[in-house]
Amino acid sequence: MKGLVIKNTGSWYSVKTDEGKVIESKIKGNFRLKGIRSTNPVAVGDLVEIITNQEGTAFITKIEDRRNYIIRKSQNLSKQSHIIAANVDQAFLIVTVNYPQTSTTFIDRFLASAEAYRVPVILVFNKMDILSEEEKHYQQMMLKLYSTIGYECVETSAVNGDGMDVLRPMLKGKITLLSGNSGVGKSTLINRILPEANLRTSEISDAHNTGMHTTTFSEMLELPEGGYIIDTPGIKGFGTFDMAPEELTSYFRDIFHYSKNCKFSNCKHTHEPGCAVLKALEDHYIAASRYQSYLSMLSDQDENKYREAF
Ligand SMILES: Nc1nc2c(ncn2[C@@H]2O[C@H](COP(=O)(O)OP(=O)(O)O)[C@@H](O)[C@H]2O)c(=O)[nH]1
Ligand SMILES: [Mg+2]
Ligand SMILES: [Zn+2]
Repeated sequence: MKGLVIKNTGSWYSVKTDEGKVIESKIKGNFRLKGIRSTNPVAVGDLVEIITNQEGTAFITKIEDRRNYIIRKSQNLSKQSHIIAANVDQAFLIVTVNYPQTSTTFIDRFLASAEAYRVPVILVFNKMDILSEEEKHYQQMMLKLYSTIGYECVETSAVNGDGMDVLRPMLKGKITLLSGNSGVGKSTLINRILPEANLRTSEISDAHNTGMHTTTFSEMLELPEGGYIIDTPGIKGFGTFDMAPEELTSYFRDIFHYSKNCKFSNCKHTHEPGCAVLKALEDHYIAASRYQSYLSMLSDQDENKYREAF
């Protein structure tokens, strides 16, 4: 039988079969991910094959290849990773221009990592209800910037419900990762989308936020109309990825666009003669904030620090 892993508590996995039944399952055998030492070989979002036994539980015997996955590196010395979720269809990056302010570097890093895994990101500008005139103006500039680059942007208020009519239909039938800095309103948004999930959400978030718990618990929240939401506090992006500078360029859509006209094909866009990116930056076709984010990721690579960050 085939199914979708929707919950993971320790060594037990809840698998929702194609017929819609949820069967508690354990892993049979040894699954290893290439290049990653993971504390959990199977994650929510995994498509698996199971064989049921007489007790009404099942063994997971096979994992289908993942389209993508999100990983969290362990803080301790074991260097083990924890796969938080697999096969994400899209991500909602919840941002706030204030209370707290989400930095453009944070946004751009997340977007670049999602590009690497071809995960569409929708930028959700939350807390529109408490913005001052000046902050509203700033938010408009952000919306202009990111929608011009090609990212869908939605303005919301999780408190009064504004924008939910736009968000809600986007969730249908998809596995959506909800991400964003602490305090931007992820839990509040989830509670608005899924009032039944109320308790659950705060439990999960609290367990993660304390940093005390070993993250052996993850769950996808099922929507009545089909689809799942994954709440993942503290996720900075998709990973892990090692890449060449040319690759990094391709994860910044706006920079990539102009880089095609650079004189040198291996241009890093820092100082090279005939660099079309530097020219576009000077002419304000590329936003300074985007270029700064690019530089910051480029310097991570130089220090080979990038892997650590994810
Ligand atoms: N004014 C306003 N406050 C919000 C909004 N969304 C969340 N909050 C508040 O922001 C705080 C943090 O929200 P929470 O959902 O816990 O953020 P999380 O850390 O991303 O899960 C709480 O006090 C919420 O009530 C919003 O749209 N408008
Ligand atoms: Mg939360
Ligand atoms: Zn260049």
